[in-house]
Amino acid sequence: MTNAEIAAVFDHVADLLEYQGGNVFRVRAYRNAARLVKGTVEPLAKICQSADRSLTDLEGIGSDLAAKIETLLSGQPLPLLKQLESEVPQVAFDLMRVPGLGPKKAKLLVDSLTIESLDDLADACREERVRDLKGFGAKTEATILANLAFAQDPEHNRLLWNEADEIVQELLVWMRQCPAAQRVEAAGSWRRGRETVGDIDLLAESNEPTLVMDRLVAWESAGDVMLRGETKTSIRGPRDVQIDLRVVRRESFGAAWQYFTGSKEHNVRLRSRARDRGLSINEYGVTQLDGGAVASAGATEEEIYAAVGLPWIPPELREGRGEIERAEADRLPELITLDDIRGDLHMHTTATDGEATLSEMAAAAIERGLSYIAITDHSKRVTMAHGLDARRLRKQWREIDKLNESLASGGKPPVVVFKGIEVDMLEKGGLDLPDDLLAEADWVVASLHYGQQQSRERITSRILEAIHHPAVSCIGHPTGRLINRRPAYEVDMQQVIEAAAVTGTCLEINANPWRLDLDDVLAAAAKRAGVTLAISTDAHSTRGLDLMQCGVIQARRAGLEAKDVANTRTLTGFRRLLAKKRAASNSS
Ligand code: DGT
Ligand code: CA
Ligand code: CA
Ligand code: ZN
Repeated sequence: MTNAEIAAVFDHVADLLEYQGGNVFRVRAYRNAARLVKGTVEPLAKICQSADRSLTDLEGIGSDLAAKIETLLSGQPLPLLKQLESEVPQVAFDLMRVPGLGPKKAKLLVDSLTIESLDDLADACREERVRDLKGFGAKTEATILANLAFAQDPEHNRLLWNEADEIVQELLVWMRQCPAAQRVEAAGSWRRGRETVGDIDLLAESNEPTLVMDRLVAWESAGDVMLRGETKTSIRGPRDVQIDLRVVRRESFGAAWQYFTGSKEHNVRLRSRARDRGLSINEYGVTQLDGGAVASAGATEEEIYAAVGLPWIPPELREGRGEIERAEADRLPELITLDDIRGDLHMHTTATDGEATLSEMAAAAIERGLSYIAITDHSKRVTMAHGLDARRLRKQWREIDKLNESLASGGKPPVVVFKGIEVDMLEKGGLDLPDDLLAEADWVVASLHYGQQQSRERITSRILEAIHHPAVSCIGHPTGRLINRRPAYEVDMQQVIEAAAVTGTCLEINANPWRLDLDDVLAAAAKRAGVTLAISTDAHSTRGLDLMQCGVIQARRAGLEAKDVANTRTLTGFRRLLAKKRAASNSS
């Protein structure tokens, strides 16, 4: 079982307890457990198996929780979950997966209207029977209907990239131990870093395909074998994902890796370019179209691209969006890497809804080699997270001053902590904290969490107002979409991007795998307009800082280089960027 699966079980237990009107502390304990496990990068299974380590070594995992995790890892169901599942009707599970429907609302719907399926719910919305229930209304009813359509679309049933990545990493370790395989790599949408992954594609180099395919089938997380051929096997893996393995010979490895990495659009363009040059490219290599003489190209990807007069193209760019033309003109970007990242400009602490304290976050940043971070807790409008008012924010800033002093006491500080805030853009317009206070912050992220159902004009004008505010440094998760769960709010991103470029306001690529907001297409548009982006984890725990890689991959798909991203700057460079923005606001 992967960490994400374990977390899903705990979330599920919390939902069911809440559905039954269970004790709030008990519900919260399971929610916290889910969040903790979700945020742990190292597979819990690995820790559990190692002789000299224990789950309870992890921050926040006590003996009770550890025992439950061990039960799940050993393949046993949780007795509590079995009991709850027998008590709660199936339709309740389905309802609770609809965005905006928590356990309480789901229960009210099931109890008050005869709803036995999601289709019944859609009918009830269309017949306007939902709006009259307590706590609902015409607007909620419309939102439920829209979200239902969104969630039922198969396009929205794909794994998140980081969920797929967890499975890929485990598989690679397992498959690479196979003595019959000289090399094993993953391909497909995972390798291109798409935000969601439909199935996992693996490629192995071997002269003994049977042994390699046997190895896959023997994997402890392998489910049903769906297909077995001479060099190809497909199985079901964790979370029901399909895993396709192909085994090829050394001389074809590069050709096959290129082919199965895709995308289809990229491959179609590459093959037509080959035809124009009298060549044919397939998954075995490159051949001459006329004489049939085999050009010796296929062992590496570089050879495939070189055969059609191109440099190697990074997988993240292989989407058929002009990358071949750019490669031809020798204008491929030098893509940003995780090593380029020097700071993280969006994170939370225990002052609001984070799990770690200010000094724990700073220590975690030092551990990860960051030079600077900005602490951006929520502002007071976010009551659920106990958002900060002016008094509490000033108190946090005094703590940050003290922390910086103590970090600098031994000479050059290992990390510099900037005073920030994630300030809400209010429903009625304006920001959630006074201007003079915001002016004192080093870094202000403005985010829109409420009033997401407003019209395109309203939402666009709220965001434009924030962009033009002299104290605002960056717009957080600019479109508000949650992958697979909730579409973006209505907003004119063209205007937002132009305004950000004019004012020198950064736009965020939020690295949370559910958000990845801006996405690749919008981030590329922002770059073209001259906007500086910030790749930020929005960490709510120390482990949350490790999500940076998800944001970097999205940035690579957008073709971003280090210079396009604010938090690749050195500390001095970043300070210069802040001063420049301040000077621009003062003069306007
Ligand atoms: P996914 O699995 O939906 O997230 O997306 P991919 O890109 O991993 O697609 P998948 O698994 O169907 O196929 C892997 C790669 O194999 C794909 O990116 C390109 C190549 N491929 C598959 N089918 C075709 C095809 O009909 N024509 C061409 N040219 N390439 C294909
Ligand atoms: Ca795939
Ligand atoms: Ca596939
Ligand atoms: Zn945040």
